[in-house]
Amino acid sequence: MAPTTEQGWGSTTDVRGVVSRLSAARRAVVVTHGKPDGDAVGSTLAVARALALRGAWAEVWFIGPVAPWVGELVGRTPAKVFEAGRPAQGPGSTDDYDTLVCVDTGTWSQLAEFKGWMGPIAARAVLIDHHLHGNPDVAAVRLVDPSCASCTQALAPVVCGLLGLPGAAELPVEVAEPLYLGLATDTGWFRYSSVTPATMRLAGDLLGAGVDHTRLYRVIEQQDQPARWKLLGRALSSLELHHGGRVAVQTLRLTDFAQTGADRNDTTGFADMVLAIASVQASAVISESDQSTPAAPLCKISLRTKPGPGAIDANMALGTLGGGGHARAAGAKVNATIEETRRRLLEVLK
Ligand SMILES: [Mn+2]
Repeated sequence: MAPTTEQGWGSTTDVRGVVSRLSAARRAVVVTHGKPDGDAVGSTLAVARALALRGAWAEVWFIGPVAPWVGELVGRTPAKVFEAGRPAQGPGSTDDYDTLVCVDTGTWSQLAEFKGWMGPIAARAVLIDHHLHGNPDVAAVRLVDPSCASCTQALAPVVCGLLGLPGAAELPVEVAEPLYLGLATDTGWFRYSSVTPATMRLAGDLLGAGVDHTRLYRVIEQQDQPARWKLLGRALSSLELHHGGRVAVQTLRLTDFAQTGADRNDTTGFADMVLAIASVQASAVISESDQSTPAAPLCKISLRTKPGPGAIDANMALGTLGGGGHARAAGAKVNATIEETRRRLLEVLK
């Protein structure tokens, strides 16, 4: 079930209002959600670099862990990474900084490490986001546009305004590149239903500004280690189709991880790939957890489902097994062997 919209979430101002507020910044800290994705990294970098081009000092603050590609994209932009799960110290007094910008989230649960210092200064914080839900007490000045496929799409007119440029095609490439990064990654490289004519026009403008999109694709998407593909081989060898081909199940045992040298994160995307089979409506990967023992077996289920008529709600299905997530992607942990976990999963997907 989707969370209910918090009372008061949404924009409190427009692009012009945000531009005028950020034009006054001399020293800014730019934050985003923990474990930042391409849009979070792109959004923070675009704001920080636009402010720096105006002569302000701007630093990006991430809550880790950060993906291996982040360093290459951050380059020389001042950035800090804070440990997840541990309250972080704020940027100090208002002499040290005068502006806080929060991008690509307005949800406290995604900003927990920063809440201690962000909460008290929310009245002068500026937020730019594209999510349908959020906590209005994160920032008093908000520009929220859920029609945007990425936060960077919502930010594009803001950075153009800050730099006094008529359109995104005129942006300096160091600002255009992170905007494109967010747009491309949040749309699955322009495949998702969130893509609109405006998304593609902006992408075209950013390419016109000089973005090297093949470099971005290589840096973000072509960084796997061979172990991941050896693990994928094991997963695909285990593939079974059930319920008349509607449900696909792959299974991975502790020995598969040990023998290929792969780790838990290497299974990302395995369930998605199998949705390519025409008959498959739901695709699951069941893996023995590294905490699994013969006495106390523990398995993790990752489930992905196709949209459209007759779509299976992954969140509802795994909710029955004590897990949850979203309609198209959910997870669960089950205290059982692989065989028993598969039996229970197939039961709920009948
Ligand atoms: Mn986003």
